[in-house]
Amino acid sequence: MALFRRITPQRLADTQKTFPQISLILRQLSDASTDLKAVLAAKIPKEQERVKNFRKNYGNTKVGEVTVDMMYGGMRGIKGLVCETSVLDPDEGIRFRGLSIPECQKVLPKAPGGEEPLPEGLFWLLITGDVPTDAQVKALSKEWAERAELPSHVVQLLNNLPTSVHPMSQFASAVTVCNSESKFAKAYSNGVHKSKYWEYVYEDSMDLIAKLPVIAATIYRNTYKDGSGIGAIDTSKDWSHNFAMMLGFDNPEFIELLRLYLTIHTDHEGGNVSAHTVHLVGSALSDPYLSFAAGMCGLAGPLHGLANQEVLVWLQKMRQQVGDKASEEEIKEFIWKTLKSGQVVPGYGHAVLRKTDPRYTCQREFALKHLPEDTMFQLVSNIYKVVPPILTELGKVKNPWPNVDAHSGVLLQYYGLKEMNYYTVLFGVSRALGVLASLVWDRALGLPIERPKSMSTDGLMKMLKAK
Ligand code: AMX
Repeated sequence: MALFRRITPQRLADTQKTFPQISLILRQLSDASTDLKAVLAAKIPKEQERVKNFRKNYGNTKVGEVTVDMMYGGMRGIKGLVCETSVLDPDEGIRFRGLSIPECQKVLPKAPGGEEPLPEGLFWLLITGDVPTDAQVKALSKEWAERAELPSHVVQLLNNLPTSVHPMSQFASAVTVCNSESKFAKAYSNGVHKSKYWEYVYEDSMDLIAKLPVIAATIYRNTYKDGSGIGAIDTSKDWSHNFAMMLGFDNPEFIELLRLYLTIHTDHEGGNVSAHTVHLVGSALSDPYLSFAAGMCGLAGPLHGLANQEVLVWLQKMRQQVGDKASEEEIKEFIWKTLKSGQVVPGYGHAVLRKTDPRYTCQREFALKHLPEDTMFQLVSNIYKVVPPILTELGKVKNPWPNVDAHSGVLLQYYGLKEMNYYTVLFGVSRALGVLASLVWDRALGLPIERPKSMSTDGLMKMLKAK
């Protein structure tokens, strides 16, 4: 294995091309390797070949059609993107490289004594398609811990921002200026060959993922505490453990929650606002820092990631108006009041899902195990009974069931992370794992700049000879 580690990703890829017969041996080696870049380097040429052949044989085959309603309706249902890392089934929910959330909870490595999966394991699964071993996940934890240090100008920027700036704006700003460190941008300006793009995107992605908890914790400590107390990263601990400690939370149960939280928010296939934005901006060969920052500006919208903040604001309003021991009738009345005033019920509905989000269900199971008597959890449970029939009665809502954001805030509140404006930052830290794994594959597969065709209403009417 020591010998294998000295093989560079490029040398490995070249060898595989020249001697395809030793490909299997290399794959077995790479599967056992704890060097993620080498594992990827062994997989990429094969996948490039598979996609090339597929396109050669099926390139002109139709996969769907586009209606006028789809064009005006947020492109819902148009199959126009390829995303390798996860697929969202409307009834069953998300599958990460084919594995459901309960399956991931079962097979992904855990921290010693822990029960929840480590997000490092999910990242390995998303980017390679393989369930990692304990040793591979441990190596990834260590590598991220070693890459975590922030450039001083990023710390300076964060320390100088007024605390009135929303944490998501702070987050996107810090990630944007972190692109001074981009190895991809540097390699591009030095004229690197496009077959090597993925390697630099990989390096930037690993650096960025490693730094995100430090950026996020700095924002939290600056905005809500006295700005001190981030502490040093422990390279023997996992990503979530270090993140929790930097935030200032050492309760082992909270750390377990964070591991679950950072695992389930990673990826939701390619078309959601944050994933699609990262993919789109990355297609212009903007570096991973800029691409991810753009995605985070999308995640900060109330119909997307900010919904977890909105849910808490709405729940608190409900508690103020109807009290903690509200009857079902009083809850119903409050919900109708929300709807009649032209607002959405945050945390409910989805553009693709048509059943309860399994990300909601696993958080509910966590709550049933650890905080069954909590007042807020009980309120969330009661709302779960009351909201779906009301949204169904409304007649226009396609999915009356709760999504991930209906539950996450209540768990964070219970463990003392009460600053709801901050919640979307946690979502963003997790989302990095999915969208950056995808970005590496975008460049590995040589996907071009994204540029769909738009039309004017006049042009569309003329084309359809509409009156
Ligand atoms: N409360 C009230 N009305 C809702 C609703 C809700 N939770 N969900 C959908 N509707 C309404 C829509 O606003 C739309 O009304 P309109 O025709 O008057 O404009 C109508 O029902 C049809 O919408 P849809 O096809 O069911 O949903 P969509 O695909 O257009 O939008 C979503 C999906 C998530 C934006 C929407 O359900 C919503 O606004 N939910 C509340 C916000 C939320 O929880 N967002 C988080 C989603 C998960 C995530 O990205 N993190």
